[in-house]
Amino acid sequence: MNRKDFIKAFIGSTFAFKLSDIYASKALGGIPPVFFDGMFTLAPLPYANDALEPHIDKIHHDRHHKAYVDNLNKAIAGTDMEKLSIDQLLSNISKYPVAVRNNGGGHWNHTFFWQIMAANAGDRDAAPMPLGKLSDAIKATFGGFDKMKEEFGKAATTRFGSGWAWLIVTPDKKLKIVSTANQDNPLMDVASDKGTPVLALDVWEHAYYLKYQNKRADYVSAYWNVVNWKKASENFESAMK
Ligand code: MN3
Repeated sequence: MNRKDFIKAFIGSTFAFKLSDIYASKALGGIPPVFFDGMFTLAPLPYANDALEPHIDKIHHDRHHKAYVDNLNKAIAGTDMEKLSIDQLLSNISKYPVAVRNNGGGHWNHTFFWQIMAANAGDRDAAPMPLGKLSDAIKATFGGFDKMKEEFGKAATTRFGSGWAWLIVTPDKKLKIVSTANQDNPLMDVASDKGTPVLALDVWEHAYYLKYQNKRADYVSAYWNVVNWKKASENFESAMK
């Protein structure tokens, strides 16, 4: 088995990554969007596969996210894009084919999404409420935690069709709630609202249809049960540096 076949044999396995070869994204705080010798791989969830049930469906990672990784690899195969990190691809996404925009965005967005949730907000590595400086900034910007949730919920429920809702830190270091279409995100050069993500919610129908059918608002409410505010607070502090 040569090196390329060896790598190919890894692609498609949920546990297919080697720590030494992971490209750790700065925007993800060192969490892997997983870069493996020119090809991206799907990292395992940071908790049990069904840990977010009943709020978030367990097949979302294993099927949907995996498809973005596989299709991203197909789109970059044999091109100079194989040499680039996911952050490099996204920040210049207007130069690359639409398949890279859709699947590269899908890969980054889902990797980020898994990291800012936790099965139990009481876990050692989680928190049920925004902490420290993020908590202060939410109060100063939105008038309180509940007001922020309300505004975020509005962005999530009114995004027409498929997309994402985001809490971001803008380039001038302000908190802002925005939404993007399809698999776009605020790191892309094409984004109308650019910034560093603190929190994200997938509002594609595939994210909620099995559990909530067409009731997107119920899914958005359930999301607050699994947000890991410790991670979100860390994202905020690192974006403010
Ligand atoms: Mn999704």
